Amino acid sequence: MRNFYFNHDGNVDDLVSLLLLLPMPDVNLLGVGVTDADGYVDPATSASRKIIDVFGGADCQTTVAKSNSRAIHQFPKEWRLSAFSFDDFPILNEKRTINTPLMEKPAHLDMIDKIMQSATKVTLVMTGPLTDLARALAIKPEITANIERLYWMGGALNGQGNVAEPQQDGTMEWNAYWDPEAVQTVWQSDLDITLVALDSTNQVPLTPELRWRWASQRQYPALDLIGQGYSLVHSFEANSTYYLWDVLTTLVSNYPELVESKLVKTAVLTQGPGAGRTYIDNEKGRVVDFVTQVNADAFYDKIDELAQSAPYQK
Ligand code: AGV
Ligand code: CA
Repeated sequence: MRNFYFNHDGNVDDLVSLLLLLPMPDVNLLGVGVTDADGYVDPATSASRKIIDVFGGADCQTTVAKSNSRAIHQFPKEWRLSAFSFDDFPILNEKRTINTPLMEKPAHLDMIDKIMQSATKVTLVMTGPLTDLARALAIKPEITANIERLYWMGGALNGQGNVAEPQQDGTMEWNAYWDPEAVQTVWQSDLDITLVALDSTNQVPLTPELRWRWASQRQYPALDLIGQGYSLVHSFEANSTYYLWDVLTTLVSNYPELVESKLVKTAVLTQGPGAGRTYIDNEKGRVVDFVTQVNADAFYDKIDELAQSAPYQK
């Protein structure tokens, strides 16, 4: 068994990532933290607890902690709203009570507790901003000794970002832009990092074919939920294609054979119109394992396989 901790930020692919972590046979999910970024944190936290209730299996011990971290640059409200709809899906609301515990401590302190208490090194998967980890590192830098590796969805190394906001130059990815300083703090740590940036997630767009593929497997409750979830997002919203950003990151954390990667030296800008830009810096950069190529067919097959195998209890 490998111990995992998952910190996400409540958009559709974050919640689908949680759904797919639960049935991974060799993964023990210690806890989940939810950041108030690409989804309103209250419905995103509630939806996370319900997903664990319904798809976590009978003896799942996972808990959920809500973050109190705040944005430097907040996500557009239009994107953040999908968490309310996800939380209201009937498949997550057949019973009125929620059993998965909500931790009293904020997510960055819960992250410290779960990592320090783990008997084996923890794999950390983050599919939103890095703020909770940066705050955890500031309070307890020794957590890095008990972290196997960080898998992060964030950044872009080719100068093609996905932020279209005033006073920035379009070179940065949103999770990095939300809190550029946090990226720098994490980059200054001695953690091993696998970077799943836009360069690789661009290879897995959400297409009509994928929606059909999931629709044709509605008899599996987890695939029904995945299809419903992605029906909340469309590429004409803010003129921005939806990709399987976070799901790719989550699957890579346990199935590295789905991708090719290489070691590169990278840095981040924290100020000015490029704040949040990640870039290659062969002199002063810090090494990360950067995902370059995705075996897309194997990736889609793995999503199906995991979702088909997910336990389901009303
Ligand atoms: O930049 C990608 C990150 C991922 O963690 N998020 C979405 C994923 O959860 C931000 C984002 C970029 N474009 C978006 C985003 C869009 N069109 N809708 C919602 N979120
Ligand atoms: Ca996300």
